[in-house]
Amino acid sequence: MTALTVHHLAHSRSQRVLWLLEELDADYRIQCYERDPATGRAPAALRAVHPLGRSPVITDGERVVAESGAIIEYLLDGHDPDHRFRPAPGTEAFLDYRYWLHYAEGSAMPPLLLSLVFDRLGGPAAPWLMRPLLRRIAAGVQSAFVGPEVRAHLDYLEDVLQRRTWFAGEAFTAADIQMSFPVEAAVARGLAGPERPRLNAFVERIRGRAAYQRARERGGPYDLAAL
Ligand SMILES: N[C@@H](CCC(=O)N[C@@H](CS)C(=O)NCC(=O)O)C(=O)O
Repeated sequence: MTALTVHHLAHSRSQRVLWLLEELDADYRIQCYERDPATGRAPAALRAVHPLGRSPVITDGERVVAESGAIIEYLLDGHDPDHRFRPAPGTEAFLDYRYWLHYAEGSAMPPLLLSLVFDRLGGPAAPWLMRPLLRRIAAGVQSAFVGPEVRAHLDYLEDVLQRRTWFAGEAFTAADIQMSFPVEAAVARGLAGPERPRLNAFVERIRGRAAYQRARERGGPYDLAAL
């Protein structure tokens, strides 16, 4: 019987954990959680697993591991002795791998999340009288700050992928799995169109991997445009 459980929220970052587990050919089970249809938030049940109630979170017996990057490292520690998905420490590729593992959540996601929040400001959740004002404020913040930030990151990523096949070099690593979420989210939300062919080609490449496809089948709905 497998002890490893992925607490998987629909349409979320935890899809990456399923994908890595499929790449590793590891044994695991999935506990699924649905988002609140009105707010998009995770259900309270996830807070019983970890106080922040976010996904991904995994349980391995009594142990609880949260935060995508930490989960990826934990799984590689236990399942990747031959460095198939994490370059050996001390190599240049390892430095790149570690950079992108942190960059995805530390630098790429904050502006993408802000863009989502300001896109929604003044939407149906707001009192209708306030909507025009809120929309004006949101448009101002988007054009003065969030939009340029998002574009700077996407330009940077496009440039990096012009010079290498995968984020840590010519070999696919778990850093590509970690980077898949910001890149797929940007493409799905129309922020990275045909003017960014390398980002779109990256998405095509990852979707061609058998393990990615198995993870999608097991994980269920994954529509990042709706978020
Ligand atoms: N930096 C964290 C972010 C976790 C996170 O915010 N996950 C989202 C799903 S993509 C979530 O659980 N959202 C539900 C909510 O905010 O209620 C990680 O990478 O694990």
